[in-house]
Order: sequence, then structure tokens, then C-alpha cells
Amino acid sequence: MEQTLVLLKPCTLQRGLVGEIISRFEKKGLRLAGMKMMQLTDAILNEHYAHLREKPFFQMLKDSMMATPVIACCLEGVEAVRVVRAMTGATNGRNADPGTIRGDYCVSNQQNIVHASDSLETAAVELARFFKPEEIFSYTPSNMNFMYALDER
Ligand code: IDP
Ligand code: MG
Repeated sequence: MEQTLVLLKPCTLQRGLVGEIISRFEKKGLRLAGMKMMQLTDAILNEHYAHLREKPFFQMLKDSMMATPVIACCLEGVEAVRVVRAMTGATNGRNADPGTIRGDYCVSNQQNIVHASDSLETAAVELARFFKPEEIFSYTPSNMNFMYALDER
């Protein structure tokens, strides 16, 4: 099973969409292995968005991510990284396909509801950035035999 990081961004808290977004991941069948509210800082965002530090929108992006606390989630499932990215959709909500989270809930390139890790390697680094090991829980969902075939997990 893979684990991946999802951040519900400040726009999602402000717009009262937290439950709806988490519900989509739950209904899909991903296991919630960790979840917490946290206020992001300049330091953690400099790391998290290091690949964007030369972009003209970098400070604006960081400010938007510090506008309220965020909710960090660790989601688990077979190929969870790819599954969650597919559910998230293209970065710009105006380009994201209907049916994806960004396609259904936003019209912005920046205020785009969620962050989702983009590879297994990134997911490991990002989960360690946002969660202590003891904040990630392992438990077996009772419906596991109905979520996956025996040879899938
Ligand atoms: P991703 O979130 O789809 O992985 P990245 O390219 O990693 O996209 O960018 C991280 C975040 O930076 C995006 O989710 C979005 O909030 C913001 N961002 C990306 N490109 C732009 C832009 O051109 N203008 C404003 N914000 C942007
Ligand atoms: Mg990214």
C-alpha cells in the first residue's frame, strides 16, 4: 500500500468544503491514516514549494497558504499517489476536468482546494515534513475484503 499527502488549503476551510473533500477520498476507498489541522509557516512553505521559489507568484502562494490553518491528511491505498493525483485534477481549476476535485470546486490556478503529492518519492518526503511518525496510524478497515480483491493488496 502507498501513502500520500493531501493538504486541504485555506480556501477549502474558508469555503466550508472540508467535509465534502474528505468525503470524496473516503468514498473512493482510501484509508485515512493521519489527519491534523496546522498553521503553516514561511519556513515549511519554503521547503514544500522549493520548486517554485523563482516564480513571480511564490510569495503570493505562500501568503495564501498561511491565510488560515490547513488540514493535512495521510491517505493510504493501492497506488494511492496516482489515484489521489488523478482525483485532484490539473493545477488550474479552469483547466481541470469536471469530475476531479479542482474541476468541480474551483476556478483558480492558486486557490485550488488541495495539495497532493506527485510521486511516491515526494510523498515520503512530504509526509515526513508534515507528520511525526506517531501521527500516522495503522488499522485495518473492516470492509477491506470488499475494497480490494485478495490479489490486489
Ligand atoms: P500542483 O499543486 O498541481 O502539484 P505545482 O506546480 O506543484 O502544482 O504548484 C503548486 C501550487 O502553486 C499550485 O497548487 C498552485 O496553488 C500554485 N501555483 C502553481 N502555478 C501557479 C500560477 O501560475 N499562479 C499562481 N499560483 C500557482
Ligand atoms: Mg506540485
